[in-house]
Amino acid sequence: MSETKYSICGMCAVRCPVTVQVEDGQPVWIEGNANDSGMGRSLCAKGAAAFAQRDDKQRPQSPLIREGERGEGKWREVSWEEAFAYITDKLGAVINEHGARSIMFSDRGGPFADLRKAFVKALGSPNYINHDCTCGRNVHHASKSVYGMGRKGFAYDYANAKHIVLFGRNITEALKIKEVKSFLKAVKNGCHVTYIDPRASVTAGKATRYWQNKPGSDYALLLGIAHVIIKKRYYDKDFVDKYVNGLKEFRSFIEPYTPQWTAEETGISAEEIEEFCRELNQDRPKVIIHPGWMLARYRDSYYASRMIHIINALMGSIEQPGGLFYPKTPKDAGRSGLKSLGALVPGVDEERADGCGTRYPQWDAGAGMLQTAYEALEKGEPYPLKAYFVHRHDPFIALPDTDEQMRILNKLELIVSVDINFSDTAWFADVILPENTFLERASILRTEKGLKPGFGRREQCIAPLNNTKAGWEIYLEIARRMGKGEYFPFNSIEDIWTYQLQDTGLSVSDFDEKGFVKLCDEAIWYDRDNLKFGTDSGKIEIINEKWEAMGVPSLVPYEAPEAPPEGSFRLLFGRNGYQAHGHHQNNPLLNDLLRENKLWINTRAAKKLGIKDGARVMVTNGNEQGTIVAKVTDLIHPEAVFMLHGFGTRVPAKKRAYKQGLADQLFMKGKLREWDKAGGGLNLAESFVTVTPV
Ligand SMILES: Nc1nc2c(c(=O)[nH]1)N[C@H]1C(S)=C(S)[C@@H](COP(=O)(O)OP(=O)(O)OC[C@H]3O[C@@H](n4cnc5c(=O)[nH]c(N)nc54)[C@H](O)[C@@H]3O)O[C@H]1N2
Ligand SMILES: Nc1nc2c(c(=O)[nH]1)N[C@H]1C(S)=C(S)[C@@H](COP(=O)(O)OP(=O)(O)OC[C@H]3O[C@@H](n4cnc5c(=O)[nH]c(N)nc54)[C@H](O)[C@@H]3O)O[C@H]1N2
Ligand code: SF4
Ligand SMILES: [Mo]
Repeated sequence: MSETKYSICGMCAVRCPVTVQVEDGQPVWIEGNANDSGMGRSLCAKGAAAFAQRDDKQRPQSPLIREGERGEGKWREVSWEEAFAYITDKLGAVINEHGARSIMFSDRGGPFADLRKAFVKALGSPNYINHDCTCGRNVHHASKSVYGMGRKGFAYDYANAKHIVLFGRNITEALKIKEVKSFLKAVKNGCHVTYIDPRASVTAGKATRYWQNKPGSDYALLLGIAHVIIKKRYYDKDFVDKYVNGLKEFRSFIEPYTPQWTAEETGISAEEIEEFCRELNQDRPKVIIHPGWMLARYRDSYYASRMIHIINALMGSIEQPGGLFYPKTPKDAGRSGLKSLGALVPGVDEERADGCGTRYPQWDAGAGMLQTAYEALEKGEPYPLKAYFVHRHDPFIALPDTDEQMRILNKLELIVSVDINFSDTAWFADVILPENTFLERASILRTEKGLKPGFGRREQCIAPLNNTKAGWEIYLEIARRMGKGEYFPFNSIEDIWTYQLQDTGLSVSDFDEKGFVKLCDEAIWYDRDNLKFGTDSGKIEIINEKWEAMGVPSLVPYEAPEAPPEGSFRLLFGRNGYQAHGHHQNNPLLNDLLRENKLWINTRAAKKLGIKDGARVMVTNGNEQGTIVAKVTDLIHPEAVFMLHGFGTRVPAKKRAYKQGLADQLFMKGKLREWDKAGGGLNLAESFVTVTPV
């Protein structure tokens, strides 16, 4: 029997809509869900490796309980019954002694997180945390302080843009399929693309202008750009008069940052900066300056990102075709949203251990901050943390300095990892609960915001191959056993879907035709004459008094990045199209495409050190050392070296990937305790290494 199933790809956090062809219970084909015109039938290499992931025998195939020391890799396969009993016994004891607030939960987050948040709330803990301290926190908080809306409060209409400006946003390799297709449409239509990165990624190859700036100098470049735009009146006066406050202070603040000054700081000539600003002036308002992701790993990234948000406002490109737009919600289409799974659960009236909203008043409590939760765990303040659930998250790879993390996590009485792989963190856990691969499970419904908002459904395509379970089954069962079943009156995923849909006027079968439901036919744009922003004033705030009152100045002078110590290089890192962080290095197909990472090093720097292209070199930071193959190239700035993230796993059970290449996070010594003071993102790109021939 042949069937077409609609799923949502789970091979990376982008979660594209996909179609899966199943014959006699076996998956035979996967492609983009062509019902979604932005997606078409496209799929990336990782998505195409989904079947290989399911078939991989080097994954945990049933629940495991640790036998030896933490991290030793001695496991006992157990039944789900035994695993659940083990976890609930320990949780019960921890709650008795320290209260439910001593439980923490870290999660990748994303559109299916509602159930997991409800689970943590039902247990009675405030400590739900997502991955964002190492991803977009600085950008998020910058956006909140300018617009009063988070980083996901904007989307980008690339296809219709006249100028796309990307500060290290490597859109073609660190990819989202719909976004990259929209970007390539713009490129085909002759859109200007300015790409700024100390390393020329594939995206640089698509650009009309590439600037190899000095690493960590983006804020200087942005100040210089703002200076020219203001001086030459290259901004949208009507938009600014109507919506932006603080322009007067801004004008005097940017006075010293002339193009000549900027050229000295960044390595980009004054003439080029001026030419670029002239071009922006012609192209506005169809201009998109991406507020950055990976530029957000420096100690001043909050301010760099803030400056991008301000320049976007100066361009008048907000809620503008070819510019930035608000992703519309069901409410914008005059409809109700999905009912939250936490709606039945009473609120938790406890301070968060990570201090978000209290010790760190400006940080969002919703997403939390893992590094300050570690701080709380280590000190036992404001209260002890004793049990830790890690769901679809691998902090040993995602956060710096794995050894330091191990030392801190060893204070816990229980660590449970819910993963589909032996992640580096799972290997250190007490219990591993293997989740079904996405093909083998259904998930709760998700909201799909956009110009045409709607809802999407991941249905189960095939039966699980191993003794694994879907996330919703795992958390419902633990909640039930902890006496919290009343909050989750569901026996099947259909029960959950029906509950979620109760206010929407839709039924579960409405998803059968396409895998998703749109709530309107035409794109929704707000009236540009009546925009209202989320700040207290309802305006775009160059000067945000609320943030200033929390100790975060709105505008700070530029401080140059630390120069690499003599003989050292700044360590940069990033992604490529075949991998998602550290989770597919052991996938049989993807491992075949790319087994190990290389160290990009500038040609002149390499020559000075006697390093030849393709030779092995030793990388060192303090007591951390390892060898890697050198890629000698002009495509990287002489002050920096670069490696792809996610390689060099320490887990021997992943036989294909074990110790292949180097793990960038191991070289970020001390960075678990260093973050952008305003935005909270960890300073991952502020590490230095030496490189020597071997
Ligand atoms: N040094 C350094 N650190 C970084 C980065 C970097 O480039 N360099 N990047 C940063 C960024 S931007 C981010 S977003 C974070 C990402 O860090 P993480 O959020 O930890 O990364 P992911 O790879 O998304 O997911 C982690 C885990 O999810 C598991 N997983 C995959 N599919 C499933 C599934 O279907 N179910 C379950 N239960 N688990 C699954 C994987 O096996 C993996 O162990 O890392 C950050 N940290
Ligand atoms: N294939 C694939 N796609 C992904 C992911 C994945 O793991 N795999 N992860 C997703 C996630 S979680 C995220 S956060 C995004 C990340 O999306 P991006 O941030 O676009 O991705 P990266 O590859 O991390 O890009 C980092 C780039 O920043 C550059 N850079 C370093 N220092 C500086 C600097 O000082 N200034 C400037 N301008 N650039 C600098 C690096 O050289 C690198 O090329 O990608 C998403 N998409
Ligand atoms: S970008 Fe690729 S791996 Fe990520 S969800 Fe889409 S198809 Fe899957
Ligand atoms: Mo990320």
